[in-house]
Amino acid sequence: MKRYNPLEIEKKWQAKWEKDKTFKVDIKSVKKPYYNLMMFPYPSGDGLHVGHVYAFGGADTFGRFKKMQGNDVFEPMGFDSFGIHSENYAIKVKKHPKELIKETTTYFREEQLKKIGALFDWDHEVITSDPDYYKWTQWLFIQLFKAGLAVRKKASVDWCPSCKTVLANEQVIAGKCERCKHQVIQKELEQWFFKITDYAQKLLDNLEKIDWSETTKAMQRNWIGRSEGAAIRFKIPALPLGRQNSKFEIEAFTTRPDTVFGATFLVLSPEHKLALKLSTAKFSEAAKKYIAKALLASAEERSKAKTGVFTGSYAINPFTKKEIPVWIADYVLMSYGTGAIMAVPAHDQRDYDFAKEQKLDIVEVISGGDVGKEAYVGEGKMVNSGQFNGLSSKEGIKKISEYIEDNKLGKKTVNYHLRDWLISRQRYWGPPIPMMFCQSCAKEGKSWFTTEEAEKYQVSSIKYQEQDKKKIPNTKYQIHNIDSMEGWYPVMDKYLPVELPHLDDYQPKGKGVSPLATLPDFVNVKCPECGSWAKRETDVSDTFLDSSWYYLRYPSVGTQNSRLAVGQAKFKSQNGKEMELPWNVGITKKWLPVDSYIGGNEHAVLHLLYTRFITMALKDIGLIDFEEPFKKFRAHGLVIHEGAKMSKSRGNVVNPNEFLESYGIDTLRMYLLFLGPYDQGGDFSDRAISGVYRFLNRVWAIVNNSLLNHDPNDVGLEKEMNKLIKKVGEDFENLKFNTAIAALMEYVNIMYKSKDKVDRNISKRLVLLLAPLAPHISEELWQIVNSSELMVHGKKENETNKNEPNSTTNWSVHQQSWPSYNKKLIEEDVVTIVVEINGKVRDQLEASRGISKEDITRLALDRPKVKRYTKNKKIEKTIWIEGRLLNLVIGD
Ligand code: ANZ
Ligand code: ZN
Repeated sequence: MKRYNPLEIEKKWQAKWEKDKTFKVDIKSVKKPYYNLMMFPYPSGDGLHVGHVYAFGGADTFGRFKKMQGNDVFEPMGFDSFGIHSENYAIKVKKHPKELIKETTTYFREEQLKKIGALFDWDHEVITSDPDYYKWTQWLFIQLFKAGLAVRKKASVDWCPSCKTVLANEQVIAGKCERCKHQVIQKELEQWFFKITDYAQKLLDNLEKIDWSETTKAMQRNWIGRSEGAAIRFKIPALPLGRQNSKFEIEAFTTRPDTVFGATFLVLSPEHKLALKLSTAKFSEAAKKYIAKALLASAEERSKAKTGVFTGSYAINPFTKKEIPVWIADYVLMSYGTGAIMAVPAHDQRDYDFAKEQKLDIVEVISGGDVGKEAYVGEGKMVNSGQFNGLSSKEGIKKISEYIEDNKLGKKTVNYHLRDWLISRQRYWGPPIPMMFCQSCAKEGKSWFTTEEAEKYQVSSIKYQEQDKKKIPNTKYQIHNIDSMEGWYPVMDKYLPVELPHLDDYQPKGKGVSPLATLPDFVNVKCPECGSWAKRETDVSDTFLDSSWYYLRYPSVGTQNSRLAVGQAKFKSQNGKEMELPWNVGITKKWLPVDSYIGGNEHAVLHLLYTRFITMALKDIGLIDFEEPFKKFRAHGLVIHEGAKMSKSRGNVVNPNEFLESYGIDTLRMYLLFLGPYDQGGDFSDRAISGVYRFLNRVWAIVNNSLLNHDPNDVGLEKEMNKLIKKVGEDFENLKFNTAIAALMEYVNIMYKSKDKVDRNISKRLVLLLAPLAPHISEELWQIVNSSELMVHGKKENETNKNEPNSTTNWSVHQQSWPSYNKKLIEEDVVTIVVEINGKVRDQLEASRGISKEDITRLALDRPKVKRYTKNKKIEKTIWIEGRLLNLVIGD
């Protein structure tokens, strides 16, 4: 017997699989498509780390299992190589990103990803920084623009001084930049936004329909942050100066209308348009100063402080009819609700702290707490609330809301915490946003939306909508409210891609513009409408736009893109005839949506939320026919090392290559999956990995030995094998790799004990069960077992000892079917026996399956319930239906 030599085996099989394209699926014609997706990496840093091997190894094990179950599994891989992460790395190593990406993608693919032994189909690779790909990322931007979903607006936005760019809300984690962890500040800038908020409710509702990890769904729900409540109007009876009648009123959003009697003051956000207007002469200096300062503070700073200024004005609480002071304070944000609140210090902690600080009234209106000490935020009975006294909070919310609507004091409202997706980046390494701005058109109020094309676009989309409505009553295609986009035009399809020009000095400049703004040849362009000089947008788009549609592109790579003719799409293309799509419609119908997606939860509200939104938008625009991209998503856990998340600064990053070269990938894959439940990750320890290596050696020895000894009659092993097949199959289905591996180990222990008696048929099935986890050793053993079988049966003498198969079909262990098990053989040994007395069910009891009539009768007669009927009676007859029923016939 040869020794187990993982390095040799792994190299051999990887070369053969690659050369023969053994696992390639015919994307156009397969019968049972199964799209097994995993999150592609960005190729920077020092290469893959074991976290990647964990993610991909688990997803690939699942994919291989699905393949053995008869599915045609498509497992693509690619690179998220455009964006700040790659650019930052390029800056660090002082190389131009274009060159760097070439090197890193090659290294990742050839030296690392190919060595994982996954089913990756490299013919379908996607590289987001390729012009072939980002042409379509730009096209996607334009589709959203035309549908009114991409708008340019001025807003207070998050700016990272270190990355020198604005960021989307999702990319600010606890006040810090998601990438570089630098404190983020606020800036008032005009930027491109995607109106993801138009989809807030749909993003929420659809969560109920998709099979995703609960943790991920909860994070999305929480991020979208739906809040039901009421917007209540508070009148300002008199103007601050001269006390003449005022038309001003303040609308405040509250989730607790039941506390309105306790609203003892109002608070405006510093950005609120009434903040200065309501400030009386005496207070306006202080107010101005306060507002100026607040505008510069970060959101986090603002939420902490309890500072504020009084405006000098009063509003009327419509319920208590009392005059209450109006304040300005920065803990109220303009970006949420109405930017103004009714403060209820007795029942809201921030209001409470503020009231204490500023010596404002605190009135308890919900019983249950001690508002002398702190705010009582729970539910209770309404007090000090006039006619509403005695109601519970819940009833109160309902009754007060109704009262507000009936008396036109405001309205019931739903708010979402979700903000629009800020898509512009003032950086270099990304797809230039394919838009142009023409000053002279802007002056005349013209934009793409006033062109003939836009008119057609809207007309045809409305027509389509009419037809569509009949079919799908609840989806309506709408041109989303278009803000004034004067002067803006998209680049025409035929000029895509807008290629990223070469720039030697590509570093961010930090003046609120991208380095592309330094290239006059790039910037200056003729207006497509009026022909005068216009300017290109010089910002690039967010890297999360690149990855928001990669799953759509994969299956169609290398196939013919489809064209949509007039009437098929909901709108016409610029040439009025047809337009090219970045995918093939037939293939997309066949493969999408994705069957299974596995990745990290760190993307729960970034990539995963954005992708859902883009998919919904494409569906509404009429370009695809599904609105959820991933039928199933499972979040995997995190591999930690020495008790902490792996990071360079901690110096605890584990490079997989180290282990590849000593133990081989089969051991590493299995070891990682053995760390703990897949959704929880585990702690990587260098020592424990040798245990898995020993296990594989043991398998090697046993399978090799079983070639010589057969004992097809070992019933014990056979029965346990059937149980094992069931267990491992169920575990794989549920991504419970650790318990599957434990069961395999246990079984191999049993085999080891009966070493001499292991039959080849047992070994074969063991190899099949192991194949998804450890693809290379399984392949080698499969060939050994089968060639020796040929030898034994004398079928093909000339092929005997060569472990290199020649036949092209189904020679590989990975082309075999998942073994089936015999249900009977593993049925539980314990059965439930029904006991009848004179044909009436009186009791039931558990007994071993093979129990005899005598034994079961004795057991039954001993049961209290049975005794009740048989006491002092004679058993005349017993009828026994084996394993199921005992009927005792008794006389009087
Ligand atoms: C009165 C009240 C009484 C409130 C009470 C709470 C408890 P969510 O759940 O996040 O929607 N609020 C409203 N707009 C705000 C803004 N722009 N900046 C800061 N705070 C704002 O929270 C809604 C609650 O947060 C609202 O309900 C309001 O305070 C505050 F016992 O109104 B509440
Ligand atoms: Zn123009």
